Amino acid sequence: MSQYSLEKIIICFAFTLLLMQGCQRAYSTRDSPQSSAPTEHSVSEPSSVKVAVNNSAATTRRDGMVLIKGGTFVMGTDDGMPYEAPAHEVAVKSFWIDEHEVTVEEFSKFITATGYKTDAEKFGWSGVFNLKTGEWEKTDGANWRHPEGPKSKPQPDEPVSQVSWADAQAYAKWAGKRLPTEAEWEFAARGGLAGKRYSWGDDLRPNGKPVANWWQGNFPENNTGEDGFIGRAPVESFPPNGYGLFDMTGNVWEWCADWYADDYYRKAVNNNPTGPETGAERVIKGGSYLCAENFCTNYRVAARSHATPDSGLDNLGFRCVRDE
Ligand SMILES: [Ca+2]
Ligand SMILES: [Ca+2]
Repeated sequence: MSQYSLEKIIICFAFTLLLMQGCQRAYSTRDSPQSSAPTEHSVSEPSSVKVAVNNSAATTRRDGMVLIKGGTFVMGTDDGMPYEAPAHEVAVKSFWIDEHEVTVEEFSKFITATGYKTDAEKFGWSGVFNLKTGEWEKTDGANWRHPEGPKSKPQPDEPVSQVSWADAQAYAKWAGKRLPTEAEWEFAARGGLAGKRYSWGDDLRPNGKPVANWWQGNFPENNTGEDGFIGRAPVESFPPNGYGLFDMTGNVWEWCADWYADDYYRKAVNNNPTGPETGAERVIKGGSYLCAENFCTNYRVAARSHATPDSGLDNLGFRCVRDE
């Protein structure tokens, strides 16, 4: 094993531990009757924060992208994890964003046109969540063509996964686009709603039904598949948010351009924030099909997590944006 590979193993499993620790904190506090952890239907933004959401939902579409008109919104929450606070007002410029996560079919066109080799293909392995054991596993031969290992094959209309941050950047550059900033991503995900817990409102199951691909049942031992999907779902399987964007909640996590820092929101960068200048990990947003009510609830719109840039996982993908 080369030193490079060994470093990747250490880095990837460090990420996994961090991600699971983040989930475990939420799980532990939720388990306690004295918990002050957030509960469903209990979220409200502080009244002292002036909300000036652009409610003129974007209707301009072109080439699979939606124009999000610039505006001001309240980013983060005071009722979630400490690193999601404080809720703070942020302004973003207008931008175009992909209607859905980049699919396997779209990514394959990039590979065919460029001959690009992804990080997971170079390493020869990637991270796969074993639904039977409930654990992350280093899996030889796992990559975007075979997200769960050599015998697996994704559908063309599924979101591409097992792509590193560099892979996502390379695709975006080829497509004449870029990765969204964390602020752009959250502004778009909120879909014109102010201070809501999810991209559609405050009820996890509006009208009693899941409206996104997340994990129903007790994680990790039981996935009931109530939403119709145990793993990744074809993009656009669920209704879009108020801006016409699909799967901003769940399905696969999505890479953002920003470096990650726990305390970044406390620095109160309010005008088109682009994240810390340096860091070790990049922001990921939106949660995935592995996010469960009893564990991490990272399908909340203010939720944020992070991964080392070379991470490849079978629940991590991306979408792109473009300047207006
Ligand atoms: Ca599901
Ligand atoms: Ca997503």
